[in-house]
Amino acid sequence: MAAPPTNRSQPRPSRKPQPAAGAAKPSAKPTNPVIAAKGTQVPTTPGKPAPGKIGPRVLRITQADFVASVLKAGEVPDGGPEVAFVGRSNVGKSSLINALCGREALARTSRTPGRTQRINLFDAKLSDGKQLRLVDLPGFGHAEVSKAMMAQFAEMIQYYLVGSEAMRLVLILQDARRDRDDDAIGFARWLIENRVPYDVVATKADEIPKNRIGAVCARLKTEFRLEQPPLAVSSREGTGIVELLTRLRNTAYPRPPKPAKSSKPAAG
Ligand SMILES: Nc1nc2c(ncn2[C@@H]2O[C@H](COP(=O)(O)OP(=O)(O)OP(=O)(O)O)[C@@H](O)[C@H]2O)c(=O)[nH]1
Ligand SMILES: [Mg+2]
Repeated sequence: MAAPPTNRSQPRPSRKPQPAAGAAKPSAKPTNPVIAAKGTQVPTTPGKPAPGKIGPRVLRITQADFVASVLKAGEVPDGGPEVAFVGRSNVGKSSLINALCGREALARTSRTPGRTQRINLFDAKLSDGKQLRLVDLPGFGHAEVSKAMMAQFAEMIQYYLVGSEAMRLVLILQDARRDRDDDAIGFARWLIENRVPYDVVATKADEIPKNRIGAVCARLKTEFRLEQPPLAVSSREGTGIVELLTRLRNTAYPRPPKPAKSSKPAAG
Protein backbone atom coordinates (compact mmCIF):
# COMPACT_ATOMS: atom_id res chain seq x y z
CA MET A 1 0.00 0.00 0.00
CA ALA A 2 1.22 3.41 -0.84
CA ALA A 3 2.41 5.69 1.92
CA PRO A 4 0.65 9.03 2.32
CA PRO A 5 -2.00 9.74 1.38
CA THR A 6 -3.38 6.61 3.06
CA ASN A 7 -6.90 6.87 1.84
CA ARG A 8 -7.68 3.32 0.86
CA SER A 9 -10.23 2.70 3.58
CA GLN A 10 -11.99 6.01 3.24
CA PRO A 11 -14.80 6.55 0.78
CA ARG A 12 -13.56 8.70 -2.05
CA PRO A 13 -15.40 11.87 -2.95
CA SER A 14 -16.94 11.72 -6.38
CA ARG A 15 -14.47 13.05 -8.91
CA LYS A 16 -14.53 13.80 -12.54
CA PRO A 17 -12.09 11.82 -14.62
CA GLN A 18 -8.91 13.78 -15.17
CA PRO A 19 -6.82 11.82 -17.61
CA ALA A 20 -3.15 12.57 -17.09
CA ALA A 21 -0.56 13.11 -19.21
CA GLY A 22 -2.32 -16.59 -25.41
CA ALA A 23 -1.11 -18.44 -23.40
CA ALA A 24 1.55 -20.39 -21.77
CA LYS A 25 -1.02 -22.11 -19.65
CA PRO A 26 -0.23 -22.73 -16.00
CA SER A 27 1.73 -25.92 -15.52
CA ALA A 28 -0.19 -29.12 -16.14
CA LYS A 29 0.05 -30.14 -12.47
CA PRO A 30 -1.01 -27.02 -10.64
CA THR A 31 0.56 -26.48 -7.26
CA ASN A 32 -1.61 -23.41 -6.83
CA PRO A 33 -3.12 -23.89 -3.36
CA VAL A 34 -6.41 -22.44 -4.49
CA ILE A 35 -6.66 -24.90 -7.35
CA ALA A 36 -5.50 -27.67 -5.03
CA ALA A 37 -8.22 -26.73 -2.57
CA LYS A 38 -10.82 -27.30 -5.25
CA GLY A 39 -10.02 -30.97 -5.51
CA THR A 40 -6.93 -31.30 -7.71
CA GLN A 41 -4.88 -34.29 -6.67
CA VAL A 42 -1.65 -33.15 -5.08
CA PRO A 43 1.00 -35.80 -4.42
CA THR A 44 1.79 -36.12 -0.74
CA THR A 45 3.92 -38.09 1.68
CA PRO A 46 1.92 -39.94 4.36
CA GLY A 47 1.88 -37.93 7.57
CA LYS A 48 2.93 -34.74 5.84
CA PRO A 49 0.52 -32.07 4.63
CA ALA A 50 0.14 -31.98 0.88
CA PRO A 51 2.10 -29.17 -0.73
CA GLY A 52 -0.20 -26.23 -1.20
CA LYS A 53 -2.92 -27.86 0.90
CA ILE A 54 -5.00 -25.31 2.68
CA GLY A 55 -7.40 -25.72 5.54
CA PRO A 56 -11.08 -24.90 5.43
CA ARG A 57 -10.55 -21.57 7.19
CA VAL A 58 -8.02 -20.25 4.70
CA LEU A 59 -9.57 -17.56 2.56
CA ARG A 60 -10.21 -18.55 -1.05
CA ILE A 61 -12.48 -17.74 -3.93
CA THR A 62 -15.27 -20.27 -4.13
CA GLN A 63 -16.93 -18.98 -7.28
CA ALA A 64 -15.79 -16.67 -10.07
CA ASP A 65 -17.75 -15.50 -13.08
CA PHE A 66 -17.04 -13.31 -16.07
CA VAL A 67 -19.34 -10.28 -15.86
CA ALA A 68 -18.62 -7.98 -18.79
CA SER A 69 -16.03 -6.62 -21.15
CA VAL A 70 -16.33 -2.83 -21.33
CA LEU A 71 -14.54 0.27 -22.54
CA LYS A 72 -15.58 2.63 -19.75
CA ALA A 73 -16.88 2.72 -16.20
CA GLY A 74 -20.41 3.84 -17.11
CA GLU A 75 -21.07 0.54 -18.91
CA VAL A 76 -20.42 -1.56 -15.83
CA PRO A 77 -23.27 -3.35 -14.04
CA ASP A 78 -23.41 -2.86 -10.27
CA GLY A 79 -21.28 -5.23 -8.24
CA GLY A 80 -19.00 -5.60 -5.24
CA PRO A 81 -15.95 -3.52 -4.32
CA GLU A 82 -13.43 -3.45 -7.15
CA VAL A 83 -9.75 -4.31 -7.31
CA ALA A 84 -8.04 -3.43 -10.59
CA PHE A 85 -4.95 -5.15 -11.96
CA VAL A 86 -2.57 -2.90 -13.88
CA GLY A 87 0.96 -3.12 -15.19
CA ARG A 88 3.02 -3.60 -18.32
CA SER A 89 1.68 -5.87 -20.94
CA ASN A 90 2.77 -9.45 -20.27
CA VAL A 91 3.49 -8.83 -16.56
CA GLY A 92 0.92 -11.48 -15.61
CA LYS A 93 -2.29 -9.60 -14.78
CA SER A 94 -4.73 -12.06 -16.35
CA SER A 95 -2.73 -15.02 -15.01
CA LEU A 96 -2.89 -13.58 -11.50
CA ILE A 97 -6.67 -13.21 -11.69
CA ASN A 98 -6.88 -16.84 -12.78
CA ALA A 99 -4.61 -17.94 -9.94
CA LEU A 100 -6.63 -16.01 -7.36
CA CYS A 101 -9.82 -17.59 -8.67
CA GLY A 102 -8.33 -21.06 -8.88
CA ARG A 103 -9.20 -21.21 -12.55
CA GLU A 104 -6.88 -21.84 -15.46
CA ALA A 105 -8.63 -19.86 -18.18
CA LEU A 106 -11.16 -17.45 -16.68
CA ALA A 107 -9.18 -14.43 -17.91
CA ARG A 108 -7.44 -14.86 -21.26
CA THR A 109 -3.67 -15.01 -21.02
CA SER A 110 -1.11 -14.88 -23.78
CA ARG A 111 2.58 -14.80 -24.52
CA THR A 112 1.76 -12.08 -27.04
CA PRO A 113 1.80 -8.65 -25.37
CA GLY A 114 -1.38 -6.59 -25.70
CA ARG A 115 -3.75 -9.55 -25.47
CA THR A 116 -6.18 -7.82 -23.11
CA GLN A 117 -7.64 -4.86 -25.01
CA ARG A 118 -10.81 -4.13 -23.08
CA ILE A 119 -11.69 -3.86 -19.41
CA ASN A 120 -12.77 -7.30 -18.30
CA LEU A 121 -14.72 -7.72 -15.08
CA PHE A 122 -14.96 -10.86 -12.98
CA ASP A 123 -17.12 -11.29 -9.90
CA ALA A 124 -15.61 -13.45 -7.20
CA LYS A 125 -17.33 -14.91 -4.17
CA LEU A 126 -15.04 -15.46 -1.20
CA SER A 127 -15.19 -18.33 1.24
CA ASP A 128 -16.18 -15.84 3.97
CA GLY A 129 -19.25 -14.86 1.94
CA LYS A 130 -17.86 -11.50 0.74
CA GLN A 131 -17.81 -10.40 -2.90
CA LEU A 132 -14.95 -8.89 -4.88
CA ARG A 133 -14.96 -7.61 -8.40
CA LEU A 134 -11.64 -8.22 -10.16
CA VAL A 135 -10.91 -5.80 -13.00
CA ASP A 136 -8.48 -7.01 -15.65
CA LEU A 137 -7.08 -4.01 -17.52
CA PRO A 138 -5.07 -3.75 -20.74
CA GLY A 139 -1.32 -3.52 -20.19
CA PHE A 140 0.47 -0.21 -20.45
CA GLY A 141 3.92 0.05 -21.97
CA HIS A 142 5.48 -2.66 -24.09
CA ALA A 143 7.99 -2.41 -26.91
CA GLU A 144 5.95 -4.73 -29.10
CA VAL A 145 2.69 -2.78 -28.84
CA SER A 146 2.23 0.40 -30.88
CA LYS A 147 2.44 3.79 -29.17
CA ALA A 148 -1.01 4.75 -30.47
CA MET A 149 -2.56 1.63 -28.96
CA MET A 150 -0.76 2.22 -25.66
CA ALA A 151 -2.00 5.82 -25.49
CA GLN A 152 -5.53 4.55 -26.12
CA PHE A 153 -5.17 1.92 -23.37
CA ALA A 154 -3.73 4.49 -20.92
CA GLU A 155 -6.65 6.84 -21.44
CA MET A 156 -9.18 4.02 -21.07
CA ILE A 157 -7.51 2.84 -17.84
CA GLN A 158 -7.32 6.30 -16.31
CA TYR A 159 -10.93 7.15 -17.10
CA TYR A 160 -12.06 3.84 -15.64
CA LEU A 161 -10.06 4.12 -12.42
CA VAL A 162 -11.30 7.56 -11.51
CA GLY A 163 -14.78 7.02 -12.92
CA SER A 164 -15.66 3.87 -10.99
CA GLU A 165 -17.31 4.57 -7.65
CA ALA A 166 -16.67 0.98 -6.53
CA MET A 167 -12.88 1.11 -7.09
CA ARG A 168 -11.13 0.26 -3.80
CA LEU A 169 -7.62 -0.68 -4.85
CA VAL A 170 -5.37 -0.60 -7.88
CA LEU A 171 -2.88 -3.43 -7.78
CA ILE A 172 0.23 -2.50 -9.78
CA LEU A 173 2.02 -5.60 -11.01
CA GLN A 174 5.78 -5.59 -11.36
CA ASP A 175 7.76 -8.42 -12.94
CA ALA A 176 10.18 -9.59 -10.23
CA ARG A 177 12.91 -10.06 -12.88
CA ARG A 178 12.85 -6.49 -14.15
CA ASP A 179 14.56 -3.33 -12.97
CA ARG A 180 12.94 -0.02 -12.12
CA ASP A 181 9.74 0.60 -14.12
CA ASP A 182 9.46 4.36 -14.57
CA ASP A 183 6.14 4.10 -16.41
CA ALA A 184 4.55 2.33 -13.44
CA ILE A 185 6.15 4.67 -10.90
CA GLY A 186 4.77 7.65 -12.84
CA PHE A 187 1.41 5.94 -12.94
CA ALA A 188 1.53 5.50 -9.15
CA ARG A 189 2.15 9.24 -8.75
CA TRP A 190 -0.87 9.88 -10.94
CA LEU A 191 -2.94 7.57 -8.70
CA ILE A 192 -1.83 9.54 -5.64
CA GLU A 193 -2.81 12.83 -7.31
CA ASN A 194 -6.20 11.38 -8.16
CA ARG A 195 -6.65 9.84 -4.71
CA VAL A 196 -6.92 6.30 -5.97
CA PRO A 197 -5.42 3.83 -3.45
CA TYR A 198 -2.86 1.38 -4.78
CA ASP A 199 -0.62 -1.47 -3.79
CA VAL A 200 2.15 -3.31 -5.65
CA VAL A 201 2.80 -7.00 -6.18
CA ALA A 202 5.94 -8.63 -7.60
CA THR A 203 4.95 -11.26 -10.17
CA LYS A 204 6.67 -14.34 -11.62
CA ALA A 205 8.54 -14.91 -8.36
CA ASP A 206 9.26 -18.46 -9.58
CA GLU A 207 11.64 -16.96 -12.16
CA ILE A 208 14.16 -15.52 -9.69
CA PRO A 209 16.23 -17.19 -6.96
CA LYS A 210 14.41 -17.22 -3.62
CA ASN A 211 17.24 -15.35 -1.93
CA ARG A 212 16.73 -12.34 -4.24
CA ILE A 213 13.02 -11.87 -3.52
CA GLY A 214 13.55 -9.84 -0.33
CA ALA A 215 15.79 -7.32 -2.12
CA VAL A 216 13.35 -6.95 -5.03
CA CYS A 217 10.45 -6.27 -2.65
CA ALA A 218 12.51 -3.81 -0.58
CA ARG A 219 13.39 -1.86 -3.76
CA LEU A 220 9.75 -1.80 -4.87
CA LYS A 221 8.66 -0.57 -1.44
CA THR A 222 10.96 2.44 -1.78
CA GLU A 223 10.24 3.17 -5.44
CA PHE A 224 6.46 3.09 -4.96
CA ARG A 225 6.48 4.69 -1.47
CA LEU A 226 4.65 1.77 0.11
CA GLU A 227 3.94 1.32 3.79
CA GLN A 228 4.85 -2.37 3.70
CA PRO A 229 6.89 -4.42 1.23
CA PRO A 230 4.85 -5.81 -1.66
CA LEU A 231 4.00 -9.48 -1.76
CA ALA A 232 5.90 -11.64 -4.22
CA VAL A 233 3.61 -14.04 -6.07
CA SER A 234 3.82 -16.76 -8.63
CA SER A 235 0.65 -17.58 -10.53
CA ARG A 236 2.46 -20.59 -11.92
CA GLU A 237 3.39 -22.09 -8.55
CA GLY A 238 0.73 -20.53 -6.33
CA THR A 239 3.20 -18.70 -4.10
CA GLY A 240 1.72 -15.75 -2.22
CA ILE A 241 -1.76 -16.17 -3.72
CA VAL A 242 -3.65 -16.79 -0.47
CA GLU A 243 -1.76 -13.93 1.21
CA LEU A 244 -2.60 -11.59 -1.66
CA LEU A 245 -6.27 -12.55 -1.58
CA THR A 246 -6.32 -11.79 2.15
CA ARG A 247 -4.76 -8.37 1.55
CA LEU A 248 -7.29 -7.60 -1.16
CA ARG A 249 -10.22 -8.66 1.02
CA ASN A 250 -8.95 -6.61 3.97
CA THR A 251 -8.58 -3.55 1.77
CA ALA A 252 -12.01 -3.93 0.19
CA TYR A 253 -13.62 -4.62 3.58
CA PRO A 254 -11.61 -2.61 6.12
CA ARG A 255 -12.34 -3.24 9.76
CA PRO A 256 -14.19 -0.34 11.37
CA PRO A 257 -11.94 1.57 13.77
CA LYS A 258 -12.25 0.54 17.42
CA PRO A 259 -14.49 2.96 19.32
CA ALA A 260 -12.53 5.26 21.63
CA LYS A 261 -12.78 4.28 25.29
CA SER A 262 -15.35 6.48 26.96
CA SER A 263 -14.09 8.19 30.08
CA LYS A 264 -15.81 7.24 33.31
CA PRO A 265 -18.57 9.60 34.39
CA ALA A 266 -17.45 11.79 37.25
CA ALA A 267 -18.46 10.36 40.62
CA GLY A 268 -20.96 12.25 42.73
N1 LIG B 1 6.98 -18.08 -15.00
C1 LIG B 1 5.82 -17.45 -14.87
N2 LIG B 1 5.17 -17.03 -15.97
C2 LIG B 1 3.99 -16.38 -15.80
C3 LIG B 1 3.44 -16.16 -14.51
N3 LIG B 1 2.30 -15.48 -14.67
C4 LIG B 1 2.12 -15.29 -15.99
N4 LIG B 1 3.14 -15.83 -16.68
C5 LIG B 1 3.29 -15.85 -18.15
O1 LIG B 1 3.44 -14.52 -18.63
C6 LIG B 1 2.79 -14.37 -19.89
C7 LIG B 1 1.82 -13.20 -19.85
O2 LIG B 1 0.79 -13.50 -18.91
P1 LIG B 1 -0.61 -12.71 -18.95
O3 LIG B 1 -1.31 -13.09 -17.69
O4 LIG B 1 -1.31 -12.93 -20.22
O5 LIG B 1 -0.09 -11.20 -18.88
P2 LIG B 1 -0.96 -9.85 -18.93
O6 LIG B 1 -0.30 -8.91 -17.99
O7 LIG B 1 -2.39 -10.15 -18.69
O8 LIG B 1 -0.71 -9.37 -20.43
P3 LIG B 1 -1.60 -8.36 -21.34
O9 LIG B 1 -3.01 -8.85 -21.33
O10 LIG B 1 -0.94 -8.43 -22.67
O11 LIG B 1 -1.47 -7.00 -20.74
C8 LIG B 1 2.13 -15.71 -20.20
O12 LIG B 1 2.98 -16.45 -21.05
C9 LIG B 1 2.03 -16.38 -18.82
O13 LIG B 1 2.05 -17.79 -18.86
C10 LIG B 1 4.14 -16.66 -13.36
O14 LIG B 1 3.75 -16.53 -12.20
N5 LIG B 1 5.32 -17.29 -13.61
MG1 LIG C 1 -4.07 -9.78 -19.84
